[in-house]
Amino acid sequence: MSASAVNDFNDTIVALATPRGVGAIGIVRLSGPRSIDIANGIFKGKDLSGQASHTIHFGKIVDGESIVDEVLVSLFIAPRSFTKEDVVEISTHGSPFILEKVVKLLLKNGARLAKAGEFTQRAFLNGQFDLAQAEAVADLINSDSEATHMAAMHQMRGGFSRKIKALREELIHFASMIELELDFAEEDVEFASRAGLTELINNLQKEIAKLIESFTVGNVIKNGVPTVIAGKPNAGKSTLLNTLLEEEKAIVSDIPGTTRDFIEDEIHIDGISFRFIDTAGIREARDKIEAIGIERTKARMKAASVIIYLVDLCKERAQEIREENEKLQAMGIPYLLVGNKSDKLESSELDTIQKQFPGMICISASDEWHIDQLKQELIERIHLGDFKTGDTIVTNLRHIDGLTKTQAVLDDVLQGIGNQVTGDFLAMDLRQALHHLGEITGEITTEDLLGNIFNKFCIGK
Ligand SMILES: Nc1nc2c(ncn2[C@@H]2O[C@H](COP(=O)(O)OP(=O)(O)OP(=O)(O)O)[C@@H](O)[C@H]2O)c(=O)[nH]1
Ligand SMILES: [Mg+2]
Repeated sequence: MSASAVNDFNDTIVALATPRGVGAIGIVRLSGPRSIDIANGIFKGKDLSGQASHTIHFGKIVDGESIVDEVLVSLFIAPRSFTKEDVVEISTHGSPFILEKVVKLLLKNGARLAKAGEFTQRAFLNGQFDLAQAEAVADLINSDSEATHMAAMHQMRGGFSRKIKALREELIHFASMIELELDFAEEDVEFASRAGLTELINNLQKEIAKLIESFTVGNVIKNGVPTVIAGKPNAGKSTLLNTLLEEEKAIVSDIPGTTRDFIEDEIHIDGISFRFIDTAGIREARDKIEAIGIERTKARMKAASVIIYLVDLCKERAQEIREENEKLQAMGIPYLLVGNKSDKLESSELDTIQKQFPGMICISASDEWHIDQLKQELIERIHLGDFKTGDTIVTNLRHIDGLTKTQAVLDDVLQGIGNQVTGDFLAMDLRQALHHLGEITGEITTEDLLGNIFNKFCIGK
């Protein structure tokens, strides 16, 4: 199936477009050739057929003789709508009862309940946007931070698609030259210069590598940065968690070994979502339960994107801190060495410690001292680079899969050129690469692929 094919959906679909539950208003949306006709059947007011696109009409929704609600009906006539079909939106008062009643009446009048993502799927199949852009619609709805919003917006507006299409077009040019060679196989001509092809593929590989690399950032902004707060018992980990969250989430006490299981919550720093995980203090466990807690701490540390390692400056000696620092370094996970309870130290003592451990950030979790500095260091530690400048960032696993496959096939092409393989082999690989890139934007699709993507949407989208 191709996206550019003319699609003829005979049925008209309906779904609630606003969230379930009580609200000031709720919207029921229809899309399809009979939208206006079906809406007209339950609407008392102006005759909706023959009205201009992008007009709003006041009237009543009726069930036989009884009035269900007073509503506003918005008309979007094909192709000037989200789905490029006739779309009717009925804005009712936001009662779940009214909304359900309106949907039921429309179903009775000949509409069909929309499947998950069906509105967006129709928009895609009718050429409103490409597949990557359609996927961005879902991301946009789910965006809950400045960074996720920005990445989804960029993708929806076609930034990522343009990049993939440009890569694809460059390849198509060479692929067609090579295919042409095959037509003249007997004459032994070379239309596509191998040196030129090598250069092109090297460039493409660089672009693709950059996109793949951006996924680390994409993943971080989409799923939040798992940040583990670890350290010895009583270092002040739970106090720090509470300070960061501005909420008394974890129990704090002067008894070492207070936290036994991990506790987590999320906050946004500079538009990025960080998931802070407070853990059980690491020491020789005193009982079975503490032992399990400590094992969990270690597992969490290994899976973290960043570790905040807290030391109690009142208690821990330099030698001890040095040993802990070495262990952290050996783990190979980005970490911040943080000295807590600075409020209990004289400034001369703090100076000495800073000289011994220049990389350490000294804070006071309970007095909220240097917490902003800690946040700033965290942002720097996750290496988001300059993604805010509007660079294309890949946030979708499916896209990464397509890019990785393209990368592998292009490697084969390069190797083939090196080994002076014949044009037909190169052509085969190039076609494969074009296929993988085409799947990203939806120039090449299958029923399964589409089903997979749109099923993840909610109904009404
Ligand atoms: N003076 C001072 N006391 C602090 C600071 N941070 C924490 N404390 C105190 O240190 C004690 C231990 O704090 P917690 O936050 O429970 O320490 P923890 O690291 O979570 O301890 P466990 O859960 O037992 O591993 C409590 O009495 C806190 O009030 C600080 O910055 N300054
Ligand atoms: Mg604790």
